[in-house]
This record gives sequence, structure tokens and C-alpha cells, in this order.
Amino acid sequence: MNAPRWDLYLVTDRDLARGRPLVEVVAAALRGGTTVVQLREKACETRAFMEEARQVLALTRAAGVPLIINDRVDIALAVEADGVHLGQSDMPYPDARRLLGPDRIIGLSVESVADAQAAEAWDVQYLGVSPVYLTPTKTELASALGLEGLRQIRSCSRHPLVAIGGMNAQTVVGAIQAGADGVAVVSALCSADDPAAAARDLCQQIERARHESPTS
Ligand code: TZP
Ligand code: MG
Repeated sequence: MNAPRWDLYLVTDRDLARGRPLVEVVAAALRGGTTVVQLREKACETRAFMEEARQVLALTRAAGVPLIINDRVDIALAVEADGVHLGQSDMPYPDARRLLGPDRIIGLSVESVADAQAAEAWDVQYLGVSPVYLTPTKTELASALGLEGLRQIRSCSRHPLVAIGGMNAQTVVGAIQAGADGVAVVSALCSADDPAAAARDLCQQIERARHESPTS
């Protein structure tokens, strides 16, 4: 696996896939240029989660992009996924690193400048800056960081930043220009009429953001 590119990071949600099999949505998103996939299952039996992870892993390996498992260090190890994503209430980073070893990806959600400062001590591969905007996709979120919060986290963190929450073709430019290395999306890909076309569009917006100054 080459060094990961965080540009367009798909977080899956089977309930938002409009009845389509998740693997179909992931395959289309990869065709459109998605650079990371996180499998996120909140109500799935372990065995079904593992079977799905193995199917998605075949797709991500073929595309040369990392597969990250949300929360479940055990499943990431069992299926030999590329890494895990941890929230602030999930397994602490040092324990996850001990189990996963030095080479697997560990990403961590940060919801405040204080969370990002605490993560300076850890060799995480990226921080998920969460949420930039409030979103119907995850309703238990208390408040949004906004672009100003993202900028503040950029200024105090050495890690790559992936912006999440309300990211879509209209909002990604602002997030990249505020210092995000990439954007993570759920509904903008899982619920798109054409996830491949939606991914291509998002990739174009990300490239545009990198080549335009914030005021132009
Ligand atoms: N973590 C923070 S916001 C969020 C998650 C999983 C959901 C983002 O969903 P969407 O549809 O991309 O706004
Ligand atoms: Mg979690």
C-alpha cells in the first residue's frame, strides 16, 4: 500500500444507501476517485460485519486505497484491514496501538482544540475534525466547530486533518482552504444518485480548493 491520501474519505452508512448493497456504493465511490474507505457499522453482528469487511477489502485492495474499520480493533485485526478509526469514547490510542502494531493506520476523532492538543503525544495517522457542521447523519453531536474551529485545530496539530460533518460539493472548498488535508463524507456519497459521479465532483472541488486562494 502506498502512503494514504486523505483527500476524499468515504464513511459508510448502510441506512443511507437507499436500498443499494453497500459494496455497490463503495465500488462506485472508488471508481470516482475516493482515496480512503471507512466501514462504519453501528448495529451489525460481528460475523456479518467481518463478511462485509472482507468484501469491501477486496475492492479497496484492488483500488490501492486503505480500508479503515470504525471502532472495532478486533475486526480490523481479524480481516487484516489497514487500520481503525477511534472516537473519543472508544479504545484509548495507546491500547489500540499496542494491539495493532506500529504499521497500521489509527485515526482519531477530535471534537475540540483540547482533544487535538492531547493527540500531539500520539502517532496517529490523521485526526477526524468532528463535526465541522451539524448534520442529520449523526444527531448526537452537540455543537459544530465551524471553519474557525478547524483553523484553530490546524494551527495546533502536527497531524493530517480530515474534516467531517456536512461535507458536500458546496462545503469542501471552505474546509480544505481552512487547513483540512481531506474531507470525510457519508451522505454526499452513500445517498448520491450516482456515487461515482459524486466522488468525481468532490475530487474536482478538492483540487480546485488547493489551487485557488480563499479570496479568489
Ligand atoms: N462523525 C462526525 S459527523 C459524522 C460522523 C460519522 C457524520 C457525517 O455525515 P455527513 O452525511 O457526511 O454529514
Ligand atoms: Mg466510535
